[in-house]
Amino acid sequence: MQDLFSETRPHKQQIAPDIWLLSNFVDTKPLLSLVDTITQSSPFRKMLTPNGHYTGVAATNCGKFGWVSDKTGYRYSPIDPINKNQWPALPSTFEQLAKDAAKSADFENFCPDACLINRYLIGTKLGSHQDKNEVNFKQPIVSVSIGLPAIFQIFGSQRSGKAINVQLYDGDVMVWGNSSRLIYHGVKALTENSLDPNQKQRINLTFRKSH
Ligand SMILES: O=C(O)CCC(=O)C(=O)O
Repeated sequence: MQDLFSETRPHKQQIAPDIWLLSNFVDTKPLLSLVDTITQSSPFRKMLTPNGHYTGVAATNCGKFGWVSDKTGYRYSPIDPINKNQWPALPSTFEQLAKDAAKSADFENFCPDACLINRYLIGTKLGSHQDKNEVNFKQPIVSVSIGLPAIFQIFGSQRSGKAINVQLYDGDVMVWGNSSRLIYHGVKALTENSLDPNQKQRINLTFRKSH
């Protein structure tokens, strides 16, 4: 559920060079049921990071490659390290959504081979980072918000400092690439929505071309 104010937002908004917000771009109900199916074979998990801590965000993947982390580092793998199988296939609905969103933000011919699925519970945040485990940076990143609202932070070329804060609601899609492909970005700690206290999580789908 969005608040009334969010209904007045423009459908397409340029946040910074090569960074676009597509508001209320997609009905998320069908996406959630696809996420449920995916997590039956590749469940959400917190991943060990090279510094010995676990990620705060729980994640899984679908598509040809999945983003993984362990004590040796971050990388893309065709295999889910939990069940040793290939990741679930990228649903055609996901692929079409990612392509449509990229095109709406003027990035033609996006062909994602990886979809990272993040789950944030209340209090979970994602620290500032760059997406740089992909082989080339020519293709954009498409990031879909489902569930509770969140504040997406864009730091630009520095890891920290003054951020552009973008409020994201259910059904919003962020797209960035080209000159902004390697921006530092993060997500502030998720808070409860007083208008909809039954909602307890936010899911994010991040589509990338990893290889
Ligand atoms: O949850 C989000 O909106 C962003 C996720 C993200 O930045 C990432 O997975 O690299």
